[in-house]
Amino acid sequence: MSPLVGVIMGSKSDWPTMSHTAETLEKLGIPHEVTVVSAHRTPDLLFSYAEQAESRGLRLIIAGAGGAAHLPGMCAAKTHLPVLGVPVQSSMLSGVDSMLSIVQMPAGIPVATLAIGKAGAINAGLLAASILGHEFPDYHVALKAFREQQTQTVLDNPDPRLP
Ligand code: RP5
Repeated sequence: MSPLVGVIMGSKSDWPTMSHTAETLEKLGIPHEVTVVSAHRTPDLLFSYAEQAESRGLRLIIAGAGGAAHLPGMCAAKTHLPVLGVPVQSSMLSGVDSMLSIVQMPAGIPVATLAIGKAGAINAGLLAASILGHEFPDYHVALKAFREQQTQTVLDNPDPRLP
């Protein structure tokens, strides 16, 4: 099946974080593609990627970036698809810079912003499943199973001292 989710990131250095998004989508069986697209190093590529995303069959884009993280916002400005932004933890300001630059979109162009780092990357994949679940019931079922298993794991391990 052709990809439904485009996972993009500003740099190869974002992959240790964004790999968690890809892993989550894989677990849920959601076809996706992964591409490095930089808002400031490859702005023309970003524009063509965002402009063509919908006609290529993508249903949503997950964009991860760090520092002055304008990738998700610029991407959202060039497509009508939902854009989920993942703030990558930066070395200087620990990702607060990334988070603020992604979350504080002026009214008119929304970016659904997730938590900083690994948690946000995983949740972006889960949120994608939730959005796609309306059109593709299989992903709704997969998400439900994931949540049930997660709950069961907590219930089965009440004593935090045990391995
Ligand atoms: C952003 O700058 C990227 O998203 C990355 O998080 C950050 C640093 O990029 P590199 O200098 O490691 O390529 O564009």
